Amino acid sequence: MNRLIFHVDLDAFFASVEELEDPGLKGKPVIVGGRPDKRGVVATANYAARAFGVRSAMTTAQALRRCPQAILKPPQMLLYRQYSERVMAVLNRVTAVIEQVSIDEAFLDLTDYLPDDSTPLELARHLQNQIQTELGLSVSIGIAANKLMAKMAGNAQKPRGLTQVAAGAEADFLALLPVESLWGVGPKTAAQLAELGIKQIGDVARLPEATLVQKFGVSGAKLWRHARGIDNEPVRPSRAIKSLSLETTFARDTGEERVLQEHLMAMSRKLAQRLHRHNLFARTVTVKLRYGDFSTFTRSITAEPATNSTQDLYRRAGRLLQLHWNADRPLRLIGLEVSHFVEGVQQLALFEE
Ligand code: TTP
Ligand code: MG
Repeated sequence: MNRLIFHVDLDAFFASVEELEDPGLKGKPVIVGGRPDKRGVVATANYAARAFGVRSAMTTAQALRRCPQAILKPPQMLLYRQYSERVMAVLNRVTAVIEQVSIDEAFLDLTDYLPDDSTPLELARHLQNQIQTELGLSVSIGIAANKLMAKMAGNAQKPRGLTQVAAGAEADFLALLPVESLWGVGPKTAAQLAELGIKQIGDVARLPEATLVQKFGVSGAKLWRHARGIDNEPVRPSRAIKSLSLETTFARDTGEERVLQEHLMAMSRKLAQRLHRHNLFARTVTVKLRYGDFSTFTRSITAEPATNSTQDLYRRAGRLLQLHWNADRPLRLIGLEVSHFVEGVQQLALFEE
């Protein structure tokens, strides 16, 4: 089964935060970096300053020669970390499987996490809009079936990019790009490839694997796979998964127990699937009930043994609904959460389902 991976990267991150903190900067070129008289370098620049050729890692002195009217801001790492955490919290609403790879960049695994009524592109746009409206920050998102291609897709269009590479279209997507744009190819490798007359990623893909292994050793084999868009690296969650949850808001408040039980069943099935994928077993099942007047209640059962079976989750959830729902009052939302995980108790799974 194809995986669904997003690569999320904030646009001109440090500079965007500076613009948020001081709205007077909007529309003006902004450089975040060290002082020119202290041999400082550019951490980043907003897109207005980039139009003048300002780039990360050049000296601030050179950057100011290219763009003398730019406003220079000293980096405020603590502040950027706070914003970064808020962004990660928004991402955490759509999947628990988040690998943060830098202060402004993360891979998300959405396999088993795509809502039924949404395409990958719609979900990415939704995330992009949420981060924009809630935090005022703009992001670019790459969508693909592996991390390499999600990253390459994300790089293809910035700022505010949304780029999807369909499964099977990886090699075509890469073929005409310069080799140095391939993830993991530095200037040294690019120069060595140039000696072989190789400029585009497609040229690398056409070489025999043995040629690359001969020249670059183990990393040659990886280069060969990457040039074809092949990458099986899993998204490794940066933080342990503590809970998994789903909720449904009804189009119209619902007081029919059959309908509510059906929703609990469907959510149990999906959460069981996610537990299986992450090799987790849950001890606690929590049902969330929200009435028409927005009053909200959560009720839990913690029981041994920990489980990852649809039937077990549903039995516990269904019982919670029967015990705690005031059947005279229709619900506007029902939710289900599993938590208190134990990992990989495989022998239990033999008796399930
Ligand atoms: P990037 O994501 O590489 O750059 P960016 O977010 O500023 O711009 P964009 O993604 O739109 O191209 O890096 C994230 C932050 O990391 C960046 O805002 C500042 C910091 N950084 C440095 O301090 N030094 C560097 O050389 C680079 C590349 C980034
Ligand atoms: Mg960025």
